[in-house]
Amino acid sequence: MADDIRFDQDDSPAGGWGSVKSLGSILRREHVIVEGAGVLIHQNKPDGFACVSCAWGKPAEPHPFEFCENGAKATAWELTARRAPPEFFLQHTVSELETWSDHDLEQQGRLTAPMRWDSQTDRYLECTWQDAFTEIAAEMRAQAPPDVVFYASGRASLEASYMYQLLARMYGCNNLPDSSNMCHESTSVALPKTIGVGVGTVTLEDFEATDCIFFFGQNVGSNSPRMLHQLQDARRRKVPIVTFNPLRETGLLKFINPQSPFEMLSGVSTRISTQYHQVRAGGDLAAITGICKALIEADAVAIVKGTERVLDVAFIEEHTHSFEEFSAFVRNCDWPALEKEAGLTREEMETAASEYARARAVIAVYGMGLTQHRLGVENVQMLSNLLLLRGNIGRPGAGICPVRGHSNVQGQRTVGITEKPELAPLDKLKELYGFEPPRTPGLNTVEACKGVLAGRVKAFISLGGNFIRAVPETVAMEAAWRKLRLTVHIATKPNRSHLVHGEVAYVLPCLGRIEIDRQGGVPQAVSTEDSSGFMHGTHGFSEPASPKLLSEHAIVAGIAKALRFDNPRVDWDAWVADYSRVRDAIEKTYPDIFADFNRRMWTPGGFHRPIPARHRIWKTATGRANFIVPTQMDADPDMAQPGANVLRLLTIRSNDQFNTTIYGYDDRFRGIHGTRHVLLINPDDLVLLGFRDGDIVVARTVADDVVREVYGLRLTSYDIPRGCVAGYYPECNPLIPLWHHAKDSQVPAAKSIPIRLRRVAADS
Ligand SMILES: Nc1nc2c(c(=O)[nH]1)N[C@H]1C(S)=C(S)[C@@H](COP(=O)(O)OP(=O)(O)OC[C@H]3O[C@@H](n4cnc5c(=O)[nH]c(N)nc54)[C@H](O)[C@@H]3O)O[C@H]1N2
Ligand SMILES: Nc1nc2c(c(=O)[nH]1)N[C@H]1C(S)=C(S)[C@@H](COP(=O)(O)OP(=O)(O)OC[C@H]3O[C@@H](n4cnc5c(=O)[nH]c(N)nc54)[C@H](O)[C@@H]3O)O[C@H]1N2
Ligand SMILES: [Mo]
Repeated sequence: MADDIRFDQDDSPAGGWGSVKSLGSILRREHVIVEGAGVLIHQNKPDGFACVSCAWGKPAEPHPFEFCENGAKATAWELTARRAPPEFFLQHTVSELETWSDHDLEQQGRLTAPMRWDSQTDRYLECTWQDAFTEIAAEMRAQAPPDVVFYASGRASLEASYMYQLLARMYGCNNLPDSSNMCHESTSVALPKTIGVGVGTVTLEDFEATDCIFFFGQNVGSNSPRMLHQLQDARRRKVPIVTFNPLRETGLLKFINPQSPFEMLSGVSTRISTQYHQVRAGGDLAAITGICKALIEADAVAIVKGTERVLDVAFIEEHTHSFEEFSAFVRNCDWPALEKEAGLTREEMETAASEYARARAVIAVYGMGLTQHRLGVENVQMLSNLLLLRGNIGRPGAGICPVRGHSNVQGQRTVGITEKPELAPLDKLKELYGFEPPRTPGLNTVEACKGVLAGRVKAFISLGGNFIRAVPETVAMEAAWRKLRLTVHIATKPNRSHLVHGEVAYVLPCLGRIEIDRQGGVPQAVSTEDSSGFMHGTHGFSEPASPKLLSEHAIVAGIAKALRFDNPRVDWDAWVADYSRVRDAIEKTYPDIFADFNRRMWTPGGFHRPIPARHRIWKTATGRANFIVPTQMDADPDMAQPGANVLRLLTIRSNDQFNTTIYGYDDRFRGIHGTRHVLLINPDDLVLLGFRDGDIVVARTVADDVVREVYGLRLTSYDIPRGCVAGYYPECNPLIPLWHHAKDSQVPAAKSIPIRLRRVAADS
C-alpha cells in the first residue's frame, strides 16, 4: 500500500486534465507508451477492437478517440510490458503469494505459460498444454457432472462463450454461473416479468431523442465514462438529468470532455445532474414509489379539474396489466413512511415527479445501486412501473437502461451461459449436435458457493474472473475452496483465486481481446454484445504477450477434446481453426438474433438484436406490460436488527480499479489518495458514535452468530446520508453473509450490509 495517504475533497470535474494525467501515468507505469497510444486509436471503432472495460454502446460514427480514461487504463493493463513467467512462480511459494495484495499480484503482469500447482514445493510449475488438458479431463471424468462448476466472468467473446456452454452441457450439467449473478441478475429476473425482455430497451439514438434522464445508482464517471458524451450532448439540448445516489459522484455533477480542446483550455465544464437526491442506500424503492404517488395524486387532481391527464391513460389501457392494483397500493403508502425509507422529503420526490411529468420521453438509467440489494428485483420493477405510468417504454427517446458491467456480460447470456435450463436453447443443441443436453437447473453463483461450502461441489473451472475475491463471505469461502479436488483458471493475470486452490490446480494463460489471435497463421476476429444489444466484430492489434498463450477458444476446445465426447457433429478443431464457423453455429442456434452473423458483425455501430418491448410487443405471461406491486417496502429486512448504532454499508468501486483489479490506491473523484482502507461516514454519525475523523476501526457485520470482521478501516468524514457508510469492494467482501442477497435473483446485497464499528484496541 502506498504510504502517502491524503484526502482532498475538491470539486474538479470528471474528465479534464485530471483524466489525461492519470492516463499518462498508467501508460508509463505499464511501459506501453508507444504501442498503447497507437492501439488506442482503434478502440471501439467499427474496424477496431471492442474495449475490454465496460459494456457501454459503441456509436456507428465514433469520436476520433472513442475511449475514456478507464477504458484506456484497461487497454494498458492488458498490453503491459510486465510479465509473470514461470520463473516468477519458482521464486515464490503459493502460500507466500497469498500474503500479497490484489494490486501487487496483478501488477506482476501477464501470465506467459500454463502451470500446474506442485504440492511438494507449494509452487506453480510450468507444464505442457497437452498434459494440462489430459489431467483436467481425467479429473473431470472422475467426478459426477452435477459436482463440477463452469464459471464465466463477462469478458470472453460470443464465440468462446458459446463453446464454453457447449462444453459444460456435453459434459453433463447446467452449472454455468457468471459474473452477472453478482451484478445485473436482478435485471434479468425483473424485466421479463414486467416488459417481457431481460435486457434494456434503450439505444444510443434514444439519448439523442430523449427529453429527460433519470439516473439511479450508477457511477458514470468511473464505470462507463464514454456515456458522459451522451449525457453532455443531452445537457447541451437542455435535457434535465435527475439523479438518485447517496454519494455526490463527480461524474454525475460535472464533466470536461478531454477530447475537446476548447473545454480543456478554458476549463468550461458541463453540469450533468440538474437535480441530485442523496437517497439513503436501499431507499430507492420508497423514493420511486413516492414519485409514482406524486404522479397518481396529480392525475387525480387533473381529473377533477378537467385539465390534461398526468398519466398516459391510453397507453395504460391498451398496453398494461394490473394498473388498478398498483395504483391502489401506491395510494395506500403514506408519505411519512416513504420519507423515512427513502431518506428524502416528500417535496424532493414531488420535485422529481414534476420534472418527470413535464417530459415527453424519459430514459431511466441504473446500475448496482438498484440491483445489489435484498429488494434488488423489486427496485428494478418499481422503476419499470414508473416508466409505464407515462408510456415511457417502446417510444423513441424513452426506455429502461440497465448499464451492464463487463464488456461482454450481456452477450455471454445471449449465447447460452446460464444456469437456468429454460433460458438455454437445449432443444436446438440437441437437434444440431445430437446429444441429450441436461435439463436439471444448474448452480448460480450463490448456489455454487453453497455447494463448495457443503463439500458437494468438487471441481471449479473459471473462464476469466477472480471468483473468490468477487463473492461474499470471503473467510468461509476461502477455507472451503481449499477442499476442492480440482481448480482450473483460464486467465490473463495472476490473482487471488489462483492461489486459493484445489488439490489439483491449473492456471492456463490466454490471449486478451486486444492481441492478434492467429490460427493456422490466419488472424481471427471475435464478437461481443454491448449494453444496448448491438453486436460488434472486434479483432486484435497487438502481438501476444507470450508465444505460449492459447486463445480461450483453443483452451475450451483442448479440454473438450481431452474429454473425448465421441461426437462427430461437434468439430472442435474446425471451430478453433476458423472462428467464422463458430459464428455459423451460433447463427444456426439463434437464427432470430444472429441471421447473417459473419457479414453483419462489421456493420458500423453493430447490428441490433430484436427487443420486442421496443416495439411495444410484450412477451409476458399476460401479453401486456405488467405493473408489479412489491412484496415489502422496508429496504432491507436484515437491517431490522435489535440494538442501536447499526450502519448500512454500501460497497463502492474507486476510479482506479476494474472490479478486483486494483490499478492503484487513488480515488481521484472522491479525493481519496494512497489508501483503500477507508469508511466514508457522515460527520454527524461520527460524533454520535463517539469517533473522530481518522480513527481506525473494525467493522463487524450484525446479522447472525458468525463473526465477520474487517480490520484497519480509517473513518473519513464524507457527504453521505446519515446511517450509511461506504467502503471499497473487494476489501469489504468478508462482511457480506452469503445468504444476504436479493430475494429472487440471488445477487449479493453488496449495497446494504448491516455493520457496527468499534475502535481498534491499542494492543491489537
Ligand atoms: N473503471 C471501471 N469500470 C467498470 C467497473 C470497474 O470496476 N471499474 N466495473 C464494471 C462492472 S462489472 C459493473 S457491474 C459496472 C458497475 O458500475 P456501477 O453500476 O456504477 O456500480 P458501483 O461502482 O458499484 O456503484 C454504484 C453507484 O451506486 C451508488 N449507490 C450505492 N448504493 C445505492 C443505493 O442504495 N441507491 C442508489 N440510488 N445508489 C446507490 C454508489 O454511490 C455508486 O455511485 O461497471 C463496470 N465498469
Ligand atoms: N462487495 C461487492 N462485491 C462485488 C461487487 C460489488 O459492487 N461489491 N460487484 C460484483 C460484480 S458487479 C461483478 S461483475 C463481480 C466481478 O467478478 P469477476 O468478473 O469474477 O472479477 P474481475 O475482477 O472482473 O476479474 C478479473 C480477472 O479476470 C482475468 N481476465 C482479465 N481479462 C481476461 C480475459 O480476457 N480472459 C480471461 N480468461 N481472463 C481475463 C484476470 O486474470 C483478472 O485478474 O464482482 C461482484 N462483487
Ligand atoms: Mo458487474
